[in-house]
Amino acid sequence: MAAAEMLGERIPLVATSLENDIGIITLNNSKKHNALSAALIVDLLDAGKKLNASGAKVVILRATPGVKVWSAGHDVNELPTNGRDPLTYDDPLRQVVRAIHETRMPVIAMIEGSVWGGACEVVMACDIVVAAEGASFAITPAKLGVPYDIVGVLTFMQNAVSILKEMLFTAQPISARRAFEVGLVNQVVTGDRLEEATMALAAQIARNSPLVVSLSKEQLRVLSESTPLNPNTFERIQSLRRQIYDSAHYQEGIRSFFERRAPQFQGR
Ligand code: YXS
Repeated sequence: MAAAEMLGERIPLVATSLENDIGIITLNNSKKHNALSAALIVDLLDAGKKLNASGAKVVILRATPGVKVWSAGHDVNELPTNGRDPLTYDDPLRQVVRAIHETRMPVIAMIEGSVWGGACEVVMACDIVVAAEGASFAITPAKLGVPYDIVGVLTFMQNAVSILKEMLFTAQPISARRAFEVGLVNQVVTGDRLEEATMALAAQIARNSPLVVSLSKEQLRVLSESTPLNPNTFERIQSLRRQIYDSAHYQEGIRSFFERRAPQFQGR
């Protein structure tokens, strides 16, 4: 055991550096795939505060070089299974997304390896994302039976508008490949694979919790239609979420993770 740990001082789960006004925060808990535990988030927020105070002009958020997993998302051990809302204002994930949005410095996410669940939201909350070839992103509530919260869905939505501006402003056609590159089209396949790829995507969705999939669809519809979120809309979404985190789907999602098996979501 390292000396610092023996002395009871916990080794920070992130490394911080500042050079030429550029701050770098490195996620440094790869044995747990940089899962966004409360402890890691405390260290991350602390690093951001220090860089802010030291006058950094821009911050890069990265993982240790060569990781296979940039971050495995919310620490599943810390998701409540006692009927409490798993994602609330004070949740560490909420705190770090707010800090990224509210800090004065631009935050650049530097991505290699795979990014999962709440870590995708952290990356999408950043101002700019630079990803290595072969990096991947997975938004996973439906697999874990987690009713994602309104603020989290809005973080994802706020990332799609730039391409729409380009298309509306230029009125020019864009190819399927370009549409794919800018996130307007999800997949581009060769014509002979079109049916197979479409069916495979449909089958993957069908394997997930229909409760969560329909919640996500409804959240995106309601939130994209409503600019100011009126209290009635807010309460309606919250009641839909409560039904899910009180449901067997949520319990099954968490249990299947720890039992290292595919979830079996029963009922609609
Ligand atoms: O068995 P040990 O103790 O070594 O621990 C294992 C994993 O349990 C642990 N670990 C995690 N612990 C807590 N929370 C996590 N999210 C998490 N992910 C992994 O790390 C140790 C090594 O993991 P292992 O053996 O699975 O590594 P691998 O290389 O075989 O697979 C790497 C992954 C990332 C593909 C695999 O670990 C994985 O699928 N992790 C879960 C990714 C995921 O679904 N994340 C979403 C978390 S929930 C969340 O973010 C939101 C609430 S939501 O779901 O709503 O978006």
